[in-house]
Amino acid sequence: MGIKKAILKEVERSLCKGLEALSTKELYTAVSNAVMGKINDVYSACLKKKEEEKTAYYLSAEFLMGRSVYSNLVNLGMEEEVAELLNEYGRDIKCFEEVEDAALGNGGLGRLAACFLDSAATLGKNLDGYGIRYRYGLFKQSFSDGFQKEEADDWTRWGDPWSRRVESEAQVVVFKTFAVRAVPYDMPIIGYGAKTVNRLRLWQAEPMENFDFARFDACDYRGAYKAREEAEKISAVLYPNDSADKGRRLRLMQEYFFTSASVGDIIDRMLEKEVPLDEFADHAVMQLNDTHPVLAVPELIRRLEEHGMDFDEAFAVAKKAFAYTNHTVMGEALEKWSVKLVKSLLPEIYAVTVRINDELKRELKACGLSEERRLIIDGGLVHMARLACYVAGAVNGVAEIHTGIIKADTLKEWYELYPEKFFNETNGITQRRWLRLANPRLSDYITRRIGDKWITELSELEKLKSFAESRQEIEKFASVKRKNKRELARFIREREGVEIDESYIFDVQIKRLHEYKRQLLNAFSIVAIYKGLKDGSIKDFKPTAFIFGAKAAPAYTRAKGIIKYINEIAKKVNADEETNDRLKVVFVSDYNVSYAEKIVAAADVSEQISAAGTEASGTGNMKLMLGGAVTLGTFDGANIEIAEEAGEENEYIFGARVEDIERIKDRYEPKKLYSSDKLLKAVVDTLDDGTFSDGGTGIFAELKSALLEGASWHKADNYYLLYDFKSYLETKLKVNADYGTDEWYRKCFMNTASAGKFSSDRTVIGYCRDIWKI
Ligand code: 26Q
Repeated sequence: MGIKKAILKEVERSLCKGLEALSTKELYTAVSNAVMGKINDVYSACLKKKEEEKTAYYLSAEFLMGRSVYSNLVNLGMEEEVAELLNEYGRDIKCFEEVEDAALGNGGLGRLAACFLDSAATLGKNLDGYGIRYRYGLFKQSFSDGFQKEEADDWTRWGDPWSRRVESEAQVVVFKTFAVRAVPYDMPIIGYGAKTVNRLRLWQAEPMENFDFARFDACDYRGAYKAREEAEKISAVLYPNDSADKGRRLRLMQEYFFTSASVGDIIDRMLEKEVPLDEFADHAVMQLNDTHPVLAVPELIRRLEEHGMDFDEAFAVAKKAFAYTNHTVMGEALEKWSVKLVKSLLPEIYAVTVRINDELKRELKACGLSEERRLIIDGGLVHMARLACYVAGAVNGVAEIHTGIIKADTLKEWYELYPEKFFNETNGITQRRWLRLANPRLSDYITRRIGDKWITELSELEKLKSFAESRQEIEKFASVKRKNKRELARFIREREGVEIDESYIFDVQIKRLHEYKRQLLNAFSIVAIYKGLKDGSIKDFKPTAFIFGAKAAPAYTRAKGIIKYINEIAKKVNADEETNDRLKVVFVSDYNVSYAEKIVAAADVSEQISAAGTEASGTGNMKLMLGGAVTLGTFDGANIEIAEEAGEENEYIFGARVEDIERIKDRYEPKKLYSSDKLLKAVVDTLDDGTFSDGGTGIFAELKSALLEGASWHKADNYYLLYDFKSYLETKLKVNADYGTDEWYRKCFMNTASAGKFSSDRTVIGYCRDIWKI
C-alpha cells in the first residue's frame, strides 16, 4: 500500500471526518501514524540484526531532534506524495510548521547527537541512542521590553506520534532511599532511503506503583500523589545551562537515572540472548557524550558484580566498553560532584568509584607518575572527566584544534599517560536536514548539475567546482539565495515585526548566548557602524541586516544583559530614519532548530567570532557554509578546517590566534586599548552613557566593568573583545565592500562546493573505524 492510501486509511480508521475537514493536529496524527506503519518491518528487522551484531550506544543527556515530520518524509522519499495528497484535499503540508520542535537539548552537543543518529541510520550502522524523555525541553523564549522571558516548553502539546511507549521493558533505578521506574519511549530513526531504522530510547521517570493505595484509602490524597511527583521530578525538565554548573542534586539524579536504565537495558538484552557477560564488549560499546553519562561506568561495574563477576573482571570489561567525547576546552567547565552528595544519593556507585580510584593510584605508582590532577576522588570532589579518561578505551576531541588543546592542556595528564587513547573526530552535520530539507531550492540547483548522490555522499559537492568559472551559473546560484532571503524576510516581518528585504546583506550570528562566543563584540561593531553612518565617516555602506538568534541560560545574568543590549540597539537603529535604509538589527525570538533551518538557507555572512581557543568546534559554522554563506570568523574550532577546505581567500578571517593570545595574555591591559582608541571608547561607553537603557538593572554597567576591571573570578576582558575589535570592524567593512559582486558570489559558491568534509556521515564513519570498531 502506498503512503497516500495509508494516510486515507488512517483517517478513515480513527476519525469520522474527511481529510479536508481535519484539524491540523488530527492531520498531523494521521500522517505520522501512517508513516510509523510503513517502517515497522524494517524497524523490527534492524532490531533483530542488532541482536546479532556489535552495536554502539550513544549515551547523551541531550538529543536536539527538532521537528520529525518533514525529515522522516524526506528520508522515506514520501515528501512529494504526501504534499500532493494534502493538496488534493485543499490542505498544505506547510501547516505542520506549527508543530512544536522536540527541543530536548541546549545546543551543539545535543544537535550533534541528532545528526549522528541520522547519519548512522543512513549508513546502515548499528547506532542506538539513549537519553531522557524530558517532560519540558529547552524553555520557550520571548522578549518583554527587550529582556528575555522564559516559559516552559510543552513539546508534547501536539502529541508524540513518533514515539512508542514500551511498558514491558521498563527498568528500575535505585537511589539510596528510594527507587523509580524508568519507562522507555522509543523513537525510530529512519535512515535516508529507509533501508535502516535505528532506535532512540528515551527514559521517562515514573513512580514504582501508580498509587499508594493505603494512603489513598486513608484519605491522605497529598501523600498518595507525592510519590508520583517525586519520581516525575527526575525527568521533568532539561537543565538549560550549556556549561557545567553547581552540584545540583536533581541533575545528578537525572544523570544516574538514564545511565542506570540504559546499562540495565543493554545487560538485560544480553542475558536474554545468553551472551556471557565477560563478552559484553564484543557486543556493545557506549559512547559518552561529554561527562554527563559517565556514571554509566561505575554502574556497569556494579551491575556486572551483581551478576557474579569480581571487580577485576568487571573493570576489565568496562575498559573495553566505553569511549568518551570531550566538548569543551575550558577545564573549569568540567563536571565535578561533591563526595558528600554522591555518597548520600548513590552509596554503591560511590563505593565502586573508590575502587576504580584505588586501581588508578596503583597504576600511577607503578609508572612512577604523579597523582596530581589525575585522582578521580580529589579534594572532596568526584572528577567525572578523570573517571572517563581513566576507564574509556578512547577519548576524542571534536575538531583538530580542540583535540590539540585537550592533549596539550585540558586533559594533558591523561594524554601523557595514554597517548594511544586520543583521537580527533571533527564534528559534522547531516546534509539531509541542513541542505535537502532546509534548503530545497539549493538542493534542486545542485541536483540539476551533479545529480543527487550528494545526499548520501557529500564530497560529491566538489563536482560543482567545474561550474565556478561560469558567470551564468554563479548568477543562478545567487538567485537561489535571493529567494531564500525573501522568504526569511517575510517570516521575520510576521514573527518579529521587523522590516527587511532580500536586498540587504543577511549577516547572522545564531548560537547559544555566551560571553566566549562574543555576541557583545558583534554588537559593538554594529554600534560603531551606526556611529559611522551618522557622522559620515562610513560611506557607501551596503544595506545590512544583522540577525541574532540565541537563548541565554535563565541564571546567566551577563548573557541576558547582552540580549537586552542588542535589543536596545535594534530599537534605536531600526527607528532611525537617517540610517534605517541601510542598517537593521533583529534579535529573533525563540531561536530553535526549525528557525535555524530557515536562517541557514538565507544567510550571506556567518558570524563565528569566538575568542581563539574557546569554541571546541562549532557546527552552526558548517550549516551556514553548506548553505553558501561566507565565514566572518576567528581562527577557532572548526572554522580553521572550514577555511582549509574552502580556501582562506573565500572566508573573512580576523583577530588574534591562539598563539597571539598565549603571547599577550599575561600583560593584556584592555583599559589601555579603551583609553587610546577613541572609537572603541565611544562604543564601550554606550553601555553606561545613557545611549541605551538597561531598565535600571545596572546590568550594562556590570558588562562594562567586566571588560575594563574584571571580576573576582576573572581578569578584565577575558575573551579579548577589545583586543579584536579593530580587526573585526575592518574585516566587517571589507565584507560590506566586497558584497554583491561576481567575485563575492563565487566565494559563496566555493563554500557550498567545499563543504563535503563536514557531513556527519564522515564523522560517524570515523567513530566506527577508530573507536567503535563496527
Ligand atoms: C552540565 C552540567 C549541568 C547542567 C548542564 C550541563 C551542560 C549541558 C550542556 C554542559 C554542557 C552542555 C553543552 C555543551 C555544548 O553544546 N558544547 C558544544 O558542543 C558542540 C558539539 O561538539 C561543539 O561544536 C561546540 O563547540 C561546543 O560548545
